[in-house]
Amino acid sequence: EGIGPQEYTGVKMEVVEWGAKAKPEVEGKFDGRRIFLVAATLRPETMYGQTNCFVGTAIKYGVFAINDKEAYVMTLRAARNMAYQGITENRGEIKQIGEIEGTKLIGTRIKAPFAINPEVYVLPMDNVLATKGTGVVTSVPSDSPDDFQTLTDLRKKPEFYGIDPKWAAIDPVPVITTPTYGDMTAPALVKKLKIQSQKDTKQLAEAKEIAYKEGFYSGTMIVGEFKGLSVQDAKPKVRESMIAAGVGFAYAE
Ligand code: A2H
Repeated sequence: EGIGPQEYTGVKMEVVEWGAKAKPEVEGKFDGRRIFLVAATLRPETMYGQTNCFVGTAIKYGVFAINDKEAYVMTLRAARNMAYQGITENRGEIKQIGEIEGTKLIGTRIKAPFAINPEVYVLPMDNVLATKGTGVVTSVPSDSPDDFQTLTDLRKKPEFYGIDPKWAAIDPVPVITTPTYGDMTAPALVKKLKIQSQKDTKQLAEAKEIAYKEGFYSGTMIVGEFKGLSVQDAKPKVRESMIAAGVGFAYAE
């Protein structure tokens, strides 16, 4: 992370069906607005490979009205930033219409824009920071070592994590090929660095760094509208395409 602002892409993941724990807290409360979990990503070009979404179990999320038709589920911190950036209808104004704990979002089914698997589930991740992005992470286990290792942990111990195994059933999807690691960069690095669990944060940070550089400088898209292009060229194009489709927006912090 450098000194300048991070240019994120906000990814709008519409709620299709609330999980059993969320239902009683949310149903009928938002004036018929469409509700989206909003993730912040630095790698919009990987969105074809979303297999699930992660929230933090210790994080409290708000539901924020963006306008009369839509509301976003994210941290208050992100809502404030978005209000200042003019992402909400009235610049500078925050309209909170609900609140929900991360644990209660688990098992909610959402749309995954641009993904080969059009609908995915919300799952728990230990290392989601409340102080970064929106507190919602879209999961791309083919290209993010953190996402791959967390998904692996959840599959090993579904009872421990309190999830239904079917929520973690979608396999990683190849999106980008790199000369050194093939079309499953994150799983290859997790293996190479002998990472055992999401608690191996030091090795995961190293894997993340390598995966990011390898993908950005040497990766080629193998799926989607920009198949055949380098990742460097495809990244802004996928972002623009998501914005044009109304499923993404520019967000900086
Ligand atoms: B990235 P940076 Cl495929 N807590 O998106 C923890 N991680 C968070 C987060 C939070 N509150 N908010 C966002 N993130 C993740 C895709 C991806 C990402 C891939 C590969 C690498 C990668 C799919 N997950 O990030 O600290 C999000 O995951 C590695 C750079 O601001 C976001 O982009 O650099 C990235 O971390 C932002 O991390």
